[in-house]
Amino acid sequence: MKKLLPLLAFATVTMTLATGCGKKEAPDSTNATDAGGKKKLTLGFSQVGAESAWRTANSQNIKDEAAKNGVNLVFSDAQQKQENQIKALRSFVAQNVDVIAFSPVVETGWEPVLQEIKAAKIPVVLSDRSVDVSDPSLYASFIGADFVEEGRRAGKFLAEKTGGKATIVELVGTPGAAPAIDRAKGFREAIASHPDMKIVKSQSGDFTRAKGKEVMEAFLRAPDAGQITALFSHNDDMALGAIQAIEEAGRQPGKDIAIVSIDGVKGAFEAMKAGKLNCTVECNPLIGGQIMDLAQKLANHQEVPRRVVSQEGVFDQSKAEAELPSRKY
Ligand code: GYE
Repeated sequence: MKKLLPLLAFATVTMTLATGCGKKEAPDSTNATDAGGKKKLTLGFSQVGAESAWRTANSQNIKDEAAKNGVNLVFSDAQQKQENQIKALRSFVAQNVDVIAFSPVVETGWEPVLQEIKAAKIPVVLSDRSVDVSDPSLYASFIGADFVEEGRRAGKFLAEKTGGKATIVELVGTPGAAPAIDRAKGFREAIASHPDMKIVKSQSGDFTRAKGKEVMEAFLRAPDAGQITALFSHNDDMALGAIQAIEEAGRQPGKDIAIVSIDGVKGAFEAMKAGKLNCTVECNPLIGGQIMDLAQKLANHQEVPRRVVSQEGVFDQSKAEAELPSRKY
């Protein structure tokens, strides 16, 4: 049962030093102090948005952990738009925050703004999603899940569940986002050795419940929709939307169409308990405490691990009911 607990382990690849040495030329606009008059650490956090239950839990946890650790948090929601995130990051530089953390909506296009942050000598922590940059010195640490492995786990489950024979539709996350790219890759790897498992349709539902429903409705309207026997959804929210669409089309989710998704949010456990979802691969959003720890160390010019991988489990219907009461998100 130990694996049911979302354990977080430090998988240290390389140790790196904060890029923050000698910063503080600009006047400080972040003067929050604690009860003892000591200057608090200011962390600028740029969040992706509020697209899913996973994200809501992640944002809440970051806010709670900042408060608990006496960190002055400047939190900004980008509403799933990269341009909003870039603006937020620039404003953190202008405010001369001590550390910047962000969860990049997509993987590419960050080099210029990360160069500006580096020039301002502010250390950067990547939260949950990574970036694709050629210069490794543009960030100090990346904390988050192994999305390729999550995709593999989903594929492996579906292969077992269907006996290696399935006509699969795929609900993809936000185009260009690390979890969308990597989960698709891992899933394909896992089903590659099963010639009778075929992905026949693949489309983005942007990680939201509403879009997941809409895209699944379109899949089910196609003339060959009767052949669909399985759904792989890149997150639970899209799967929950798809479940509604499947029911409205007069088919039974979890029975006529086997469904596997990723995240492990409460709604997914409820759907598994009701027999409508077959499996969720866990992705842990509760990384706020570790982000605060990394930020404190970077602000103190201490070494931090370059990569921190969250450890996660896989839950099918047989485990759903027992696990549900202890789900934190
Ligand atoms: O799976 C999804 C969210 O980046 C891991 O983003 C995160 C993903 C998560 O919208 O629900």
